[in-house]
Amino acid sequence: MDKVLIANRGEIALRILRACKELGIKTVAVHSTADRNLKHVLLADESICIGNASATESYLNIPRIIAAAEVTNSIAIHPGYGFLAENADFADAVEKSGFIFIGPRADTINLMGDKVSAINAMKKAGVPCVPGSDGPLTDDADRNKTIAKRIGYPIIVKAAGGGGGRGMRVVRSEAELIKSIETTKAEAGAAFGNDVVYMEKFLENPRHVEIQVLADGQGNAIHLGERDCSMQRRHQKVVEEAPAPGISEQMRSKIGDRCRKACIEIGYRGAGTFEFLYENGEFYFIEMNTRIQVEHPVSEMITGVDLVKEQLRIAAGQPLSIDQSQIQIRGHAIECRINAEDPISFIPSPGKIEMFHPPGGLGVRWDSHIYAGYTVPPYYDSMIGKLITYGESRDEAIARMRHALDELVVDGIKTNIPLQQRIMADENFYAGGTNIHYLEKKLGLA
Ligand code: MV4
Repeated sequence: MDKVLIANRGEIALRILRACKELGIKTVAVHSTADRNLKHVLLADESICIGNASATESYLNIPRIIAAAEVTNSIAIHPGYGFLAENADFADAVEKSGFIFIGPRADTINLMGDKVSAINAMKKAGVPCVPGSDGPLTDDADRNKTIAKRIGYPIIVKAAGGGGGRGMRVVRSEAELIKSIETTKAEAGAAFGNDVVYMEKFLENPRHVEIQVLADGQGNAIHLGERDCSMQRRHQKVVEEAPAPGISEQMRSKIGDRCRKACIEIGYRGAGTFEFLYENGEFYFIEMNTRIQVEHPVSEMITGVDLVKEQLRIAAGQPLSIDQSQIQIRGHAIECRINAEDPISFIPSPGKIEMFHPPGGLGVRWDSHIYAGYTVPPYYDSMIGKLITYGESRDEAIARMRHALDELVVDGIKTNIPLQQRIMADENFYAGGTNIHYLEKKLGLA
């Protein structure tokens, strides 16, 4: 695989470029008119402008990206995360045009994109799921009431085409049930072009714990332990860590092995993440992500595995270079997402970075494309970097994060660095194991 086209921007495009360079793979950067000065565009072997600033005209423009692969004689396309990463039509178009899609097969993306089929496949493969309707709801009101009664209130109605927090509604009593199903169905039809909805037991105070996997599509799969992503606001993760506080080695290997076996059963290929809600010592599968994720570095730090290099090797048809016995979880890693936004109002703050000092030292990793003089455009996600610290213990990782946040200087725009400093000073975060509602409650009381 001698040339890879990077169909993304920002820090993940740079992350992919670095992995390619290490493997001796040539790189093609595709970028919008707003992104001519992105760091990875300047470092890539070749670069092509594929369209206007608006993502629909550039990073979501399938024909333009395929055309760029054609004119550069690229072999494979890495989609990164966001944009087209979980678009089955894109994966299909890439492969039908004779290129390698660095990710799972299009039918796997479709399977996981429909949350009802994803849950069914995982349940069949022995992955524990939330008690639920085990399939789509019909318009039979009596049947729906019976299902909800069996599950027990509160329940949650979710759209099969949703995910990531879109298209769901909590129902606390039978009186609201039928109306809530109708409303969720109507909203889902309008938002996703798919009005299929299903029901689950609503878990009141879970943590979000996810398992990282790698599979080669040739019968081999491994898990790389879990990440805790509970520190979030409005479904946007703010801090992630690995391992998850309070998860024993026995629990990790039990749930990890279920995920590993599920990958083999469905013929999974590439990097993937099993998302679970974790409550009262139990894991409940909710969704699978078929891409590399923003928070992948914390898993890399505690396992020593370069996940993006593994993605590239798998896409090149090589079997996994490691087996489960070679995976050892060592130490602790924390990631703070750094966003160009007001730390209080969360309003995006694009603009020119006038001064920049990255942090450093042992156990400090800074994954970012920014530099002094770079202008953060207003058109895309506000994340401008990820600060990752590693320590032999969680305490050491937190201590390093506190100092690294103090060292990090990004002037000219507003950033959420002050928010991250507050979280790193929070006694409940320090204790570990806060749930998905913790940050919003803390900010509400602020
Ligand atoms: C849930 C839930 C409670 N019970 N499902 C939100 C995002 C989507 N991936 C699934 N989500 C949830 N599903 C049941 N049965 C609570 C959430 C949820 C949540 C999950 C993970 C991270 C943050 C969250 C914030 C609010 C709600």
